Formats: sequence, C-alpha cells, structure tokens
Amino acid sequence: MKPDLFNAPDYYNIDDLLTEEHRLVRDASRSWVKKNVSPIIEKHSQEATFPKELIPGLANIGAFGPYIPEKYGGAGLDYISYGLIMQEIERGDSGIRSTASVQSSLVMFPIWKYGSEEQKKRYLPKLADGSYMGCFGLTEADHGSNPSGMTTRFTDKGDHYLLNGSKLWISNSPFADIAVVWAKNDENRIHGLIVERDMKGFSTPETHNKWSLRASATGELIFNNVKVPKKNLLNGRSGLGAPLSCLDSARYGIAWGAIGVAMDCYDTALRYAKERIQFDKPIAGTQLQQKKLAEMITEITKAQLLAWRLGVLKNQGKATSAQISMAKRNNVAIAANITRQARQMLGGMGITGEYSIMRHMMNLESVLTYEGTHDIHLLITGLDVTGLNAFK
Ligand code: TGC
Ligand code: FAD
Repeated sequence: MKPDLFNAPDYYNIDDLLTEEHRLVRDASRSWVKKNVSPIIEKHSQEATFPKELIPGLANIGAFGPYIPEKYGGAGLDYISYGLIMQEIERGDSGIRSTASVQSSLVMFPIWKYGSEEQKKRYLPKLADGSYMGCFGLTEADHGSNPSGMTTRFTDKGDHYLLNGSKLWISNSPFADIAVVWAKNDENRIHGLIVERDMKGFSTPETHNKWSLRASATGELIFNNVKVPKKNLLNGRSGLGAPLSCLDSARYGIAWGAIGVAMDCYDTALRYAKERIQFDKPIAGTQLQQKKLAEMITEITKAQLLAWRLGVLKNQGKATSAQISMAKRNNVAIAANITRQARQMLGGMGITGEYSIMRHMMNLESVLTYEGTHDIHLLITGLDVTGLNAFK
C-alpha cells in the first residue's frame, strides 16, 4: 500500500467551530491512525484477520468509552470529541471503527446507563483499557430490521437465569470476553444480560467469506442452556427502547465515521488526478473529473456541518433519535457514493490494494446495512415527519 499522505479537507473552516480540546483529540487520533493503522490495514483486510495488536492503542487514544466518565475508566470527553475520534479511526478502516463503536456504544454504554454500580466497577475500567473486549447481540437470523420479534429467551430458575437462542452477524463475537445480549423473559419483555465467554453452553463461531469489513471479526452467539447469574442482568431499563438507545449512540458515531472514509477517498482522488497525465494533461484539468471532485467536496462539507450540529445538540442532550438516523443515513450514503466516484477516477489502479478506496467501498456496504439499513433510516425520518408508521 502507498504511504499515507492524508491531508484532511476543510472547505468551510469547520476547524474554527472546534475547541482546542476537540482539535487535540482529533489530531492525536489522526496521527495514531497514520502511524499504526495505515501501514498494516491492507494486509489484514486482504487476509481477513482482525488486527488485535491495535487494541492497546485504541484504548490509549480514548476510543473505548470516549464519553464514559473518568471514574469508570472512560475518557470523559464530549460528543464532538467522540465523533472526531470515530471519524479519524474510520478514515483508517470501518472495521476498526466498528470495534471501537461496539466497545463504546454497545457494550460500555448499556452497562453505564442500565447496569448496577457493581457491574460498572467490574466491567467498565477493563473495557476502557482494552483488557476486556465486548460484543452486542441484538440481531437474529430471522429478526434483523425487526428486532422486536427476537426469539432468544431467558427463564428464571431461582438463583440464576437459563438462556437459550442465538444471534447472528455479531461484530467482535469471535474474540469478545463478554457479550451484552438482548433476550426476552418469561413475560416476553426484552432485557439485557452480560454473558461471559467461559459460561458453559456459550459459543461464538466466526462468520467467514465476507467481502466487506474483512479486518473486523464477525460471528454468531449461540446459547445452549447457558446459566447466567442473576447479578448479570442489566436491571436499569427493559423493552426494545433499551437496545435502541445504545444504537442511537453508535449510529451517531457512524455519522462521523463515514466522513472519515469520504475525506480519505476525496483526498486520494484529488492527489491522483493532479498527478495522472492522460492526453498530455493532468486528468484533474478535465471537466468530468472536476465535476466529480466538486460534488465530492460539496457533499463532504454538508456532511461535516450535519455531524457538527448534531454533536452540539447531543452535547446539549437535545439530539433526537430521528435526527441521528438522518445523519447516519445521509453521511454513509454520501461516503459510499464518493468511494465509487473516487474509484473510477483512479482507473485500474482504483481496484488495487495500493490505495484505500476499494477497501473503503466494500466496507461501506456493511455500514449501509448495519445499525439500521439505509431504508430503515428513511422510514424513521418518514415516520418522524408524517406521524404515520410505514414499517408495519
Ligand atoms: P417501536 O415500537 O418504534 O419502539 C419500541 C420502543 O423503543 C423506543 N425507541 C427508541 N428508543 C431509543 N432510541 C431509539 N432510536 C428508539 N426507537 C424507538 C420507542 O419509543 C418504544 O419505546 P416504548 O417505551 O414505547 O416501548 O419499535 P419497532 O419494533 O416498531 O421498531 C422500530 C425500528 C424499526 C425503528 C427499530 O426496530 C430499528 O431501529 N430497527 C433496526 C435494527 C437495527 O438497527 N439493528 C442494529 C443491530 S446492532 C448492529 O448493527 C451493530 S453493528 C456494530 C458495528 O460493527 O458498528
Ligand atoms: P433484513 O432486515 O432482512 O432486511 C433486508 C432488506 O429489507 C433491507 O434492504 C431492509 O432495508 C429491507 N426492509 C426490512 N424491513 C423493511 C420494511 N419494513 N420496509 C421496507 N424495507 C424493509 N447486529 C448486532 O446485533 N450486533 C452486531 O455487532 C452486528 N454487527 C454486524 C456486522 C456486520 C458486518 C453486518 C453485515 C451486520 C451486523 N449486525 C449486527 C446486523 C445488522 O444490524 C443487520 O444486518 C441489519 O439490522 C439488517 O438486518 P438483516 O440483515 O436481517 O436484513
């Protein structure tokens, strides 16, 4: 892979809207990605291996629990810093951002929000420093977009619960130490449970043959009469709203992360187009390639402003789930489109692993689907503006 020469576009001086702390956090993550992710990621992606060696570094830059209070080992940062860290990591690779999203928003967040003080003290510091890795089990084979239909169940057996069922498409499952699992109780009410790797009857087979997110480990969670101690129930909230609130936090991070991919592809295509000579002139001097670049930077700028404003609302506790859906959907879609335009601009070189573009393009096919598909987020906006539910 070519050396990482990334130069971040900032067409509307959005840096001026950031605090000194935001810039420091962003720059530290950017340098870390350049030094540690870029040199190794292509090989891991080609070989479909997760780079476990990045875990301590991710913890060091605050990527595990950026907004979790310091007393639980988190970085105690605001939501714009969290977004900027996700942007920089995803600039390196969506799979690595996935690992950070799952750890922070889907494992640490529910323990922090809905766990007991004992659970917080037991798990959060270890998750923050990466000595424990977590995964999040909501999706099932027959219940993806519609998780309320889940069939994974736990029954009260007096001094413990008995958990049965399975989850599919679970990021980090093949190596996670703990899983936050969503299952129905005897009253058909959804609850979260913390399942530990060494519990008898629990297994996590890996899902192979992915063309997307190849540097992220994906797998199943299988529960065959797993005895879960009662103290592992997340008692603070039940119902589908509990897992969906975790998704809000992860979707927010993805809205920022996708900008990282878009910026990386734009920057690569711009540099390539200025250097690539055809018909005795740089292709950047042709109208067709300028159209692509002008549209890319316009969409990146709009996405940056959307994410920044959403971050301000989130810091004020005012961001709605529907606003988060709009940003996730828009920013991932514009980034996916930019990967395709940039790929074309590099001609044949665009399909090789010499450049990051094709890897980003394939990764975004998963990002368009997980955390709520492109269409599901459109329906969330539709419901929000009309008051009419088109899902069912
Ligand atoms: P509905 O009846 O609308 O809602 C049920 C309850 O939930 C509340 N709620 C929310 N709460 C917090 N945040 C949200 N975003 C919420 N959306 C809804 C709602 O108020 C209600 O509360 P209550 O108290 O009245 O019970 O539920 P529904 O069954 O009609 O479903 C709505 C729908 C389709 C929007 C929802 O199911 C959905 O978002 N589906 C998409 C599923 C999804 O996103 N799955 C993601 C799995 S995890 C993943 O992909 C991780 S990838 C990780 C990585 O690698 O980065
Ligand atoms: P389906 O729900 O079957 O959807 C198929 C198509 O139908 C989609 O285009 C969808 O938009 C459309 N559709 C569905 N309902 C409607 C409707 N009402 N109206 C119109 N169109 C509709 N899940 C987890 O719990 N934890 C994880 O860590 C996790 N990681 C993942 C990692 C990867 C790499 C991938 C690919 C997925 C991951 N997921 C995870 C699962 C992910 O959230 C689901 O794939 C996603 O929610 C979609 O579910 P599905 O694949 O079953 O598709």
